[in-house]
Amino acid sequence: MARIIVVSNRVAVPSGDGGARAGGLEVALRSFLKRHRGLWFGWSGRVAQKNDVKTHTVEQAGVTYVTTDLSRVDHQEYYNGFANRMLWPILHYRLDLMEYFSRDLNGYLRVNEQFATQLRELIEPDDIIWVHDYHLLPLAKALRDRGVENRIGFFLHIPFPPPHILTALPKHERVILSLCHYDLVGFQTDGDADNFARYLADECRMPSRDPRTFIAGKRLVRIGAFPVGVETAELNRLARRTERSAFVREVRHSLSDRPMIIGVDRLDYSKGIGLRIQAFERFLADNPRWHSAVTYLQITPRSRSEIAGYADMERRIRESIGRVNGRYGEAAWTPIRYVNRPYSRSALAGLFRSSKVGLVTPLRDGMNLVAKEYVAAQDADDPGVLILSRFAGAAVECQAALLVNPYDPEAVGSTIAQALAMPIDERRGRHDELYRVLSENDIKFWGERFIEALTQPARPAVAWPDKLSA
Ligand code: ADQ
Repeated sequence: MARIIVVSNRVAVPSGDGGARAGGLEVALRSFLKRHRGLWFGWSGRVAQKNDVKTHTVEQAGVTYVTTDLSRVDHQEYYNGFANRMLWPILHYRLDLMEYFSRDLNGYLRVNEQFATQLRELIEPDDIIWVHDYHLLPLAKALRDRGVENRIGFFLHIPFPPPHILTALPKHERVILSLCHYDLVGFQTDGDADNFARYLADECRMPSRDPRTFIAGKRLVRIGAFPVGVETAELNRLARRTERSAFVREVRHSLSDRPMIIGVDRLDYSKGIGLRIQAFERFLADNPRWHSAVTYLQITPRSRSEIAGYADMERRIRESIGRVNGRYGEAAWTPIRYVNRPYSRSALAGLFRSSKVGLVTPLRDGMNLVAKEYVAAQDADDPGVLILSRFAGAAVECQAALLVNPYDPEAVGSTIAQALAMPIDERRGRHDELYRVLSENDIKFWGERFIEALTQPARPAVAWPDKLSA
C-alpha cells in the first residue's frame, strides 16, 4: 500500500488532550493517515520572531507530522494577506470584501515554493500526495517544477464560484490555472466542480476529453465532487452519552427547560450570523407567543482576529444581540445567549441533541459540517429540526431540511416558527431521510473515495499513434 502525504496549511498535531478538542475532520484525516502509514505536512501555526524559522517532526500513533514555522512577513502576506483577504472573500462570492496587493500574491507564491522545497525532501517515489484547501492552490506546480512526478490530488474545502466572479481575481491564471498541475481536483459539490470546468473550458480554452477531464500539456487533470461528511453513528453515540452529562443538564436547567435553538459557527462573514440575528428578531416580533418561551444559543469562537474586518463584525454582532435582548428580554429571560468559547466535540454533540432547532444560515459555505453534526446528534424518536441555508454545500444532500434564503430575515423568521411548531411525524420523517443520507456519506469513506479516484490509472493525454499500439 502506498504511503499518503497530506499537505494542509494547518496541521492537526495531536495535542495530548486525547483528541477532545479536535474537530471531526481532523480526527477522520488522522485515522485515515494511520491506515496509510502517512505523513502530514504544513504550517506549525507558529510565527517565528526574527528569522528563527524551525521545522518540527513528531511521530504519533503511526503518523508522522512535519510542520514548519512561518516568518512574520510570510505569515502576513501569504496567510493574512492573499489567502484570507483575497482568496477567501472571492471564493465566497464576496468581491466587495477582497483586498488585492501584488506583494501579498508574491508572498503567497513564495510560501508555496518554500513548502514545495521542504516537501520535496520528504517525498518517496511511490508516495501519493493529497493537498488541501485554498492556501495551497499552486503547490503542485511548485512540486512539478522540482521534478516531482508522483500522483498529486487537491481538495477545496470552500466554494468555487462561476468564472465571471473568479476572473475578478487579478492574475487569476497564475493561481487558478496552476490547479492543472494536479492529477485530480476535488470539490464539495457538483456545482463547484462544474464552475471549475467552465473556467477551464470557457475562460482558458483548455481542450478536454470529457466534461470532467481536461488535457493540460502531457497531463490529464480530472475534476470531481467529494462532499465531506461527518462521523454519523459516532456522533450519535457521543450525543446520546453527553445528553445525560452534568454539563448538558446544567445548561437545560439554566434555561428552565425552555426549548433551545442553536447556532454554532466560527466568527466569519460567510456564516451569516448578523442576518440570522435579524431573522430571530423578526421571529420574535411576529410571534409574541414565543416570548419568554424559547432561547437561542449562538456559540461563536473568534477567528482571524488579526484581520481588521473581523473585529468590526464582532462588534456589530454584539450590538445587534444587545439590541434584541434589550428590546425583548425579561428579568428572567434572555432571548439570545452569545458565547465565544470553543467546546469539545462531545459537549457540542450534547447541546445539538438538546436543541429543538439547528439554525445554520451561511451566506455561502463549501459544505458546513455543523449542519451535518446537528442531524447526526439527534434522537431519532424526538428529533430537532434543521433550518439550512440553500447556499451551503450541505444543502445538496440535506434536501429534507427546511431550506431557506439567508438573505431574507422575514422568511427565515417564519421558518423558525414553522420548525418550533412542526408535528412529531414530520420531524421524524425529515430526520430519517437526513440521517440516511449522512450515514451513506460517512466521513470514514471520504478519504478512501478521494484516493481511489486519484489512483485510478489515467489514460495518457496524447493518443498513441496507431502504429505504436498495433
Ligand atoms: P469551516 O468554515 O471551519 O470549514 P464548518 O464546516 O462549519 O466550517 O466546520 C466547523 C467545525 O468547527 C465543525 O466541526 C464545528 O463543530 C466546529 N466548531 C465550530 N464552533 C465550535 C466551537 N465553539 N467549539 C468547538 N468546535 C466548534 C471549512 C469550510 C466548510 C467545510 C469544512 C470542511 O468553510 O464549508 O464544511 O471546511 O470541509
